[in-house]
Amino acid sequence: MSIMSSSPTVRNCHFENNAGGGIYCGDEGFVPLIDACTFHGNSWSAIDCCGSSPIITNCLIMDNQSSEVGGGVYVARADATISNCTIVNNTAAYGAAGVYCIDGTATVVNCVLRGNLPNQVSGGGTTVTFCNIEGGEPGEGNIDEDPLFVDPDNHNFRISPGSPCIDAGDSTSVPAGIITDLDGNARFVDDPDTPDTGIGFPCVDMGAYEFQADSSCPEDVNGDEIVNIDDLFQVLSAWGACDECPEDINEDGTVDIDDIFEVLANWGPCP
Ligand SMILES: [Ca+2]
Ligand SMILES: [Ca+2]
Ligand SMILES: [Ca+2]
Ligand SMILES: [Ca+2]
Repeated sequence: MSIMSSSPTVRNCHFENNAGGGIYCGDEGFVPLIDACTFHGNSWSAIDCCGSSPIITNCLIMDNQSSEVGGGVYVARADATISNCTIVNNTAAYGAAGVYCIDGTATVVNCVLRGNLPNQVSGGGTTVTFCNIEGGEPGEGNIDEDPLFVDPDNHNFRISPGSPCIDAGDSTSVPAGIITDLDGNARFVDDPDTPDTGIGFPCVDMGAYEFQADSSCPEDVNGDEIVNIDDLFQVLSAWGACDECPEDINEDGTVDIDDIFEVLANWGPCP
């Protein structure tokens, strides 16, 4: 797809195995919105921004390859915003396999960048914040931890319970008007079991997929869909003050007798 002298919205599209790249954005002064798209197995670059300055959000960019630089996103003479994208396993012969930037700016925020070879990002003008980036990167909110993808071998890059990406993004950096993720689920979701390490409330997650906390049965502390003696013991073992721990069922900051009563009052299989 080639976007010239225009600012369209490209949403819910899938770009796969294109020899000349997925999307080319040309001409200065335009701001295309690329939202909730997947890019898989394209060569050249998944998204090539040459001049125009797209907002790329909620995209899964995986297994693309470049014979030069920027297998995932290539930015030249442009100011690209890349938010809440999962950019994984891209390759580039000369580096910057995830995001490459020259003579412009690439603002990378709330993204997961991992497994890109030989490296994740490079180029002047690239700023990375609130990202889970392999090898680490200077910048506020960045982490380098296993994101606990659900099943990466089968291209399932959703995140599992306990993922460090949960509630670790910057909610104020989500582009205006974006309220859903790549799956079409709500983007602004708090997981009560995860302390908020990002900015804002509810705190967005890193990556293209927002973890959808199951709040229908909070008394099931260990998540096995039944409220029983195991949950009771787990509450007892976490007795005392806590910050957003699952055992604090009534979310008052303390694990105490009130939480025990919550467990007892909801004994049995979850609804
Ligand atoms: Ca969240
Ligand atoms: Ca939380
Ligand atoms: Ca249970
Ligand atoms: Ca409590």
